[in-house]
Amino acid sequence: MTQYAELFASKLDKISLEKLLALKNAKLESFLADAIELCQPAKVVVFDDSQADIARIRQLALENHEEAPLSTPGHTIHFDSASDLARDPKATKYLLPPGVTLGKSLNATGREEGLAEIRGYLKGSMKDRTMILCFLSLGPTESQFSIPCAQITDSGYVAHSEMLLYRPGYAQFRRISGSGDFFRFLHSAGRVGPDLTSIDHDKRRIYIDIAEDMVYTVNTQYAGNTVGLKKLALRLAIRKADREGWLAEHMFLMGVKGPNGRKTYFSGAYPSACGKTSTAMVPGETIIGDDLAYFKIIDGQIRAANVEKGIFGIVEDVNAKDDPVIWNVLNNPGEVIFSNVLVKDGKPYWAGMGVPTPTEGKNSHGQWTQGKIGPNGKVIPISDKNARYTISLSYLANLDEQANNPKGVAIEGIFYGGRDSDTWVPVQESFDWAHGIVCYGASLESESTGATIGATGVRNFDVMSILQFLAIPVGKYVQNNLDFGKTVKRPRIFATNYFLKNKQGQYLNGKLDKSVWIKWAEMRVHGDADAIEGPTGNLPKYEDLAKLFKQVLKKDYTRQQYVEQFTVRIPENLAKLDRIEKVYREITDTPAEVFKNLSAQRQRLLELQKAKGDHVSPMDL
Ligand code: SPV
Ligand code: MN
Repeated sequence: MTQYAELFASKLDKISLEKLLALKNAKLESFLADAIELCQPAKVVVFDDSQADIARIRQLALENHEEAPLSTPGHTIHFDSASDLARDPKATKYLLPPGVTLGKSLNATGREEGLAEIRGYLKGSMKDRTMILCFLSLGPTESQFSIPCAQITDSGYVAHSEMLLYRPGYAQFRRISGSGDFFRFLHSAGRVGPDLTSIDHDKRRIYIDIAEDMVYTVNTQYAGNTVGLKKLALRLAIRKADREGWLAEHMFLMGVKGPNGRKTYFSGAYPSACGKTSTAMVPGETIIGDDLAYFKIIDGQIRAANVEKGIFGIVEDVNAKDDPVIWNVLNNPGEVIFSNVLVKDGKPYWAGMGVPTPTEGKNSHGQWTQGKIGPNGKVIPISDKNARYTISLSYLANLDEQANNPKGVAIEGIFYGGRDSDTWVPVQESFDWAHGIVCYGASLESESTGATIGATGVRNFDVMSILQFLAIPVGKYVQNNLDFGKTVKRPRIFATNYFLKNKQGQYLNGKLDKSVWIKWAEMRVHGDADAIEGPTGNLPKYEDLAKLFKQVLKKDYTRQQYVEQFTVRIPENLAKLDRIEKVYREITDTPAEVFKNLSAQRQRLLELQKAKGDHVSPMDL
C-alpha cells in the first residue's frame, strides 16, 4: 500500500496504478505524488515497455495534435513555436545548494530561489491535460552503463521522441527493486496558444537540481530543452561520472574498417556544425551513436557505449548524394518524426535537400510563402536551420553489430574536430595522451559561420565540445580526462579540421576527404602507417595519403595538395595558443598539466619558426 493511495486513485486508472505499484519504489511514488499536486493534471497514465504502450504513446502525440501524420506511413511532423527552436542556454541553470560553486562559466542560481521560481511556473500547468509517466534507460539495458530514468511530461511528443531515442526502462525499474538511484525529469509545455505551441517564452526555464539528480523544464517544447534523457541527463551524468570515476561525453561512436576485416572503434567530439554526424555516418564505415557516449574501464580496457538508440539529427543539407543512408530512411515508410521543416501536401521539405521544393506550405512560422519576412526583418527560410528528424538507429543500414553490446566497445582512437579556416592541418596525431587531451580536446574551437562575421570568423572555445553541458568546473573536467584510464592502454588521440582554406578563401578539402583521415588514423592505431613529427603532432606521410585517396575515394592526390594542406602554419598556431592559454588562465582550477603541454607546444613552434620561417612544408620537417 502506498501513502499516496487516495491521490493516486483519483488520477490513475487501475492498470496504471498496478504498473506503478509493481515497482515498489518509494522515491518514484513521491516524485509522482509531488508532480500531481504541483501540476494538477486531469489524469495520469503510466507506460511500461510493452509494444502496446509504445503504440499508445505514438497515438497520444497525434491525439494531442503535437504531431500530425505525413503521407508516408509512420512519418509525422511536429512544430515548435518560432521562438522555441533551439536549446536556450540562458534559461538553463544549475540549482546550487548552499556552499556549492561550479565556476564562473556555468550558469547557476541558488537552489531554494530557483526551485521556488520554476515550481511557481509549473503550478497547475497540466490542468485538463494527461500526465505521462514513462521509464527509459540511458545506455544499454542490463549493463554497467545503464542509468534508469523516470520522465514525467504532459507532452506526447516528448515521450514519443524518448521511445525512439532511448532504450526502454520499465523492466530496469523492476530490477533495481526500490532503489532511489535514478534520474528524474519533470516537464510541462506550460500555457500553449491556438497552434498548441508554448507561449510564455519569457518564463521558459530549464533548471537542473544537482542535489537531487532531477531536472525541471517548463514553457518550452524544443526537444533539446525537454527530452530529459538528452542534454539534461548529460549534465547529471557528468556529475555522476565525476563521483564514480568514469566519463560522460558529448561524442559519437563509430567502427572504422582496416585491412583484412579488421575493425577499430573510435569516438569523436566536434562542436556543432563541425562535421560530427557526417563523420559518424561516413560511407563505408559503421555507426554506433552520433551524440552521447559513456566511457568506463571494463575488463582492463577503455570501453564506451552509446547512451542512446536513435538520432535527433539536423535535416538541413541531408540529400541523396551526400547522405544516402539517412536519405533512404527519410524517404521510406518507417517511424520518423520531422520537426520544423516545411510541409506541403503531406510531404516534408527542407533547405539543401537537393530536389525542387515548393514555394509555399506550413513551417514553424505558420503559413509560409517564399520571401516571407520574419519578426526579425529577415526572410524566413523554407525550414529552420535546426529543423530535425528523429529516428531509431535500427533503421540504418550501417549500424554496427556491437551497437547494443552491454559491455560497449573497446575504444582505440579518439577524434577531436575543430573548425578553423587557417590553423590546424586536416588530420594529426598527438604525441601522447596528455598532449592530445590538452592541445586537441581541451583546445577545441569552432569558427562561427554567420555571413556577417567576415572572412576569419569568430572562434568560440568549446572544451571537448561539451562546454555548454558541463556540470562540474572546467578544470576538474579536464583533470578527469587527463586521469582517466591511467592504468590501462589508452586510445590514440587525433585532431581533425575539415574547414581549412587557402589564401583565396577556398576550401582545401572535399566533403568526403574525411574518409581518408579516418582510415589513416585507423592505420596509425595499428602501426601500419609512418608519420612525420611536427611541432603540433604527428603528420601523415604523402605516400600513405596518396594510397588511401586512391583506395577509398578513387582520387589522385597530388604532392601539391598535400603540401598546401599539411603546411604547418606557425603564427596561426601561436595565436590559437594565446587564445587558449588566456581561457585557462581565467579558469581558477586549471590543472598544471594544461599549462605544461601548451607551453611545450609553444616552444616547439617557436623553435621551428626560428629555423624555417612562418609556414613550414611537411616535406621540410
Ligand atoms: C546538439 O545541439 O548538440 C544536439 C541537439 O545534439 S540538442 O538536443 O538540441 O542538444
Ligand atoms: Mn549534441
